[in-house]
Amino acid sequence: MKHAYVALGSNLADPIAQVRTAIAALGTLPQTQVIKVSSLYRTAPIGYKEDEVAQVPDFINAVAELKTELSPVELLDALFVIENAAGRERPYRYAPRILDCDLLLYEDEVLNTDKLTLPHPRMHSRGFVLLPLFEIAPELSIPNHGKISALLKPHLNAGIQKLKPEDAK
Ligand code: PH2
Ligand code: MG
Ligand code: MG
Repeated sequence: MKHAYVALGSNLADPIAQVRTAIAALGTLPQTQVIKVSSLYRTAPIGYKEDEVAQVPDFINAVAELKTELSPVELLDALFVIENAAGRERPYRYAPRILDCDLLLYEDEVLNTDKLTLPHPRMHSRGFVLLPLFEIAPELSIPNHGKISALLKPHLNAGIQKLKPEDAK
């Protein structure tokens, strides 16, 4: 079995329910087990222009650790199926999304193809990925970027709120 980490995000149509449904869907993938799931986090939108950001709803983000016999591309395709089942549409890059499932890491594979880049090319600079990932894998190193504990530091107190279980229903 191979280890993989998947990031989940939603900022449309009941994001908490979307992320919960996605975690359940990961558990139904063939030859795959969900090992750990982070808390849910409410996160300010990142990567938008200053005049847009006020209109973008906050996200709910989480990270799951999987054990799988699927290859990286098989897993990526399975994540697309889960996104599409949630009703994901892709009108433009970074459009508000019902569900985004990103393959972050697959073992310590480094891959650069048109279809898939591993590690995920922006994960090392995104607090909404690093904080939930650190919660479930504090000892992790990201290939080419080093220890998550060091990468995390600029993102503490940066618009990211860990939800208490009772607020994450
Ligand atoms: N996803 C993006 C762009 N910006 N910001 C937050 N807070 N959370 C996300 O999941 C997110 C984002 C593109 O996938
Ligand atoms: Mg994404
Ligand atoms: Mg994506």
